[in-house]
Parts: sequence; structure tokens; C-alpha cells
Amino acid sequence: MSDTTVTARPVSSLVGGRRLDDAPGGIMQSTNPARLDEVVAEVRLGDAGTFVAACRAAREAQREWAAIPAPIRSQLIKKIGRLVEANKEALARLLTRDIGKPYAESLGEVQEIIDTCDFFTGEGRRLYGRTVPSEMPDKQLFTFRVPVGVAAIITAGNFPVAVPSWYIVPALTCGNAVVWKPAEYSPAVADAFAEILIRGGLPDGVLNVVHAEGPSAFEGLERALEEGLVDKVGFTGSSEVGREIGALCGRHYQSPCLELGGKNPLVVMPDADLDLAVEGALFSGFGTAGQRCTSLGTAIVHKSVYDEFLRRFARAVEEAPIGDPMQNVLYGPMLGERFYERFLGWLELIEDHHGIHGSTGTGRITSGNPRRGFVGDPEAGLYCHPAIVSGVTPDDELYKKETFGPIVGVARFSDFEEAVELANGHGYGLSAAIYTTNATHAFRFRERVSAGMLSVNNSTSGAEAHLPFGGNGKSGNGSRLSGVWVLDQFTRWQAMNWDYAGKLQKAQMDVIDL
Ligand code: UN1
Repeated sequence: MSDTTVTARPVSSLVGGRRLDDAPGGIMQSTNPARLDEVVAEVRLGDAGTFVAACRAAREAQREWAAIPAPIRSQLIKKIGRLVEANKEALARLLTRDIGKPYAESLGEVQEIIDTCDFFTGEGRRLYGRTVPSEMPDKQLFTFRVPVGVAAIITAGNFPVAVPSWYIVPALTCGNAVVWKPAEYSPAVADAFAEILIRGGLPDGVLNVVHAEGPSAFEGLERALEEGLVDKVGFTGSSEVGREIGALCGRHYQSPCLELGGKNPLVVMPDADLDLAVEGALFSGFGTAGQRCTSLGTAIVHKSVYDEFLRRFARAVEEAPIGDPMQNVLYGPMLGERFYERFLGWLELIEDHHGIHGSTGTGRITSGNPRRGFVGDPEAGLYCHPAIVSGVTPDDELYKKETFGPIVGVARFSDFEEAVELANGHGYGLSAAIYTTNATHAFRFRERVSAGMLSVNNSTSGAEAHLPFGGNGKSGNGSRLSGVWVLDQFTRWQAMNWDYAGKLQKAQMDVIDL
């Protein structure tokens, strides 16, 4: 792949197998957040009309695609997985240039696509239905998985290719056509992934990609739903936008797959291995600069180990290298301007309300204020200092809302009940962790925490490609991606009965009376 040179990648939407030359939404330059003078992609943006046209193209292509037997469709998924593997390093480098994710994490992200393709290559041979006994003789009942039709997938840029693959790969395996709108701030790697999907041999119109700004895409989605061109919406992004999308889909009798924000708690019990807990808090709080939906929000620490945890945590943060994402760093720059600005807003807020703990100094950005251990040029990109805020209580904004940045709050608890309340009280329910050596605590916490995903003695992030991924409450509508669970998003159950009695048998009425 030639996409790792420093030239800007030309990116345009793909509709019905054709690249669109026009740019009704304007031309946008996307820069490398680690070096703002480097343009990574020049994007011809589409608009609401482009989105609708893409849905129409998908509608036209879907029936033929669904007619191909699933085991054969999944051979294309296998080929796509191998192509991703062959281009793993190039994709990871481009990913790092696009959004500033540390290269090691970018490699992990690309691996997640490969794992997803491997899983669904097999699943194409296993799209099982059931045979079910009837209450009447000479009658057999069956269930079939039927593709939903056209899936519109709108994704975030913090996982610009792995999370899209969690939707796109199973959607295609199940016989759907897809319209994908990648995030505006990760167009280059999204385009490279789309190119691989097409090179894998997908027929024209089965995968369509629309590069557009959020509001245009939303308008396009609304129009497409009104015209009956979309059968399932998948959205990964903020809880606020997810709520809008959920309301829009509800008006069209649809239940979308919503994967939203998190305020993920990490509980440290008095019997925890403190070093392990610190390691987990460091990775999940500051990895990807705190910009994962599974990032640690608040560490909830028992009062007996609170001071010691805080001391070790602050030291670990201070010692961790931050900077150039091509080096071995804990985290690089923020994903883009919008995230950087929002982080500054949080810093102001927490400076007003809390003061910032220990090593994090004043919590100001690194520009003009290089910190110990900084790698590279702190003034070149959208770099932010890490912040630990101690003494967080349920009244604080920092307790209540996702920050999507390198800020971790630390709260103190006295008994298990209080820990559970703190873990659930914000209304999100994505991921949670508990550090303990006591199995009873671990299982009690599992029963009581409202999160869709739980780690015992591991961090809040790091989902695997074959486990159900998703949240409850403000984190989503209970839908799950990945593994066999996602099949219920991209297929609908169809029930069939077949009567060979040669006479009308009426359910409930013509049953044998014992
Ligand atoms: C997200 O941030 O939207 O579990 C997904 C994790 C990653 C996925 C995060 N594998 O942290």
C-alpha cells in the first residue's frame, strides 16, 4: 500500500461501486494530530443527498448479495481478513497518522479486524435456524435467520476501523448491504479499509461509504428512513447523538444498535493487589488518551488503601512516557481539535472545582510546558497532560459525565454497598472492573453492577472480538456487538410451519387431548 507516504490521501465517497468526484459538502483537509502541519487526507465530502443515493444503491444490490449462499459470502470475508493481515503494518501506520493512536495500539486495532473476519468466516457456515416440534402431528416448525436488508453504520474515529468491522463484517456475512459513514476525523484509514473490503471482491453497491459531516449524514439518514431505504441503523458515538438517533429510528418503527459513552468504574477492594490495580487504572484511564468508550472514568477505592493507591497511581502516571505515537508511549495526541478543545473545557472545570492532584501539576497542555518523559515535539500536536482528580463525589460533573480525555477521578468508599452505588450512580453501564482477591466480592459485584461488561483484576478496556460488546442505560440500548450475539442485530428471525396432514389443523384447537 502506498498510503504511508507523507502525501495526502485523496478520499471520496463510494456509491454503487463508483467513486464520486463531486464534493457537495466541500473539500476538507484532515491533519495528523501529532503534527498539525501534515495533511493526511484530502476529502471530497458528500451531503445528505449522497447518503440517500448510497442507501438506494445498497437497496438495489442487497437482494442479489443475499441470494449468494452464506458459506460462499463468508469466503469473501476470509479473503478480506487475509488482505487486512497482509497490509497490517501499513494500515496501522496510517491509523496512527490519522488519529494519533500509539502504533502498538493501532496494530492491536487492525488485529481486531482480522479476528472479526476469522470469526465470521466460520459463522457463515453456522447461520443456524432451528427445527421446533409442533403441538400437532404431521406438522413441523422451523426458524430461519433472514438478513435485515440495508444497514446504515455510523461510527466514531477513536476506533476508526476495528469498531466499523464489528458491524460491517457480520452485516455482510448475514447477507445485508451496507452504507458506512466513517468519522470525519479518521478518513484516511477508513478509506484504506474500504478499499480492502472492495478488493476482497464485494459486488458493486454491497458496501457504500459516505464521507460527510455529521449533520448532513443525520439529515440523509432521516430522508433514507422516510423513503424506506434503511432497515437497521448501527451507531457508535456519544450518548447525546445516540439519543437523537434512537428517537429518529423509533419514529420509523426501528430499533437501532447503539453503542454509546461510558463512565466506567474501577473498584479497588481492600484486599486488592494494588500494583495490579494501578497498572489497570493507568492503561484504561490514559491509554488512547482516555478516548475509548471503555476508558476508566472513576477509580473507586476503599478508604484503607485510598492514599496508597493514589500515591502509586500518581507516580505511575508521572513516569509514563507521553508523546510521539510512533514511539513506545502511553498515549499520544488527542484525536482532533474538537476533542482537544473539550479537554481544555474539562481542565477549566476541574481547576475551578478541585485543583489537580500531584504529578499532573497544573494540568495544562504540554505546549510551552514540556513535562518529564515527553517524547518528541510537544508543540507540534494536540497533546494534553494527564490529570488525576482525587476526592470525587457523586455531586461532581466529573463523576456524572464522560470526559473522553486523559482525566481520571478517584473516589473513596467505606463499604461494599457504597462501592456498588458509586459504580452505578451515573447512569452509564458499559464496562466496569473490580480488583479483589476475594471471589465473593467479585461475584457479588457482577450481580449488582449495571455494566454490560465486567473485568475482575483487569482493566475496563480490552474487549475481545468474540465476546458480546455493549452497554446499558446511557451507554446503549442493550444491543450487543461481536460474537454470535451480533447476529441478532443483522438478521431477523422468521418462523415457518409446514403441515403435511392433508387437512387444516388449527393451533390450540385441534391438539390431542391427553
Ligand atoms: C470504543 O471505544 O468504542 O475494549 C471501543 C476496548 C476496545 C474497543 C473500544 N477493544 O477498549
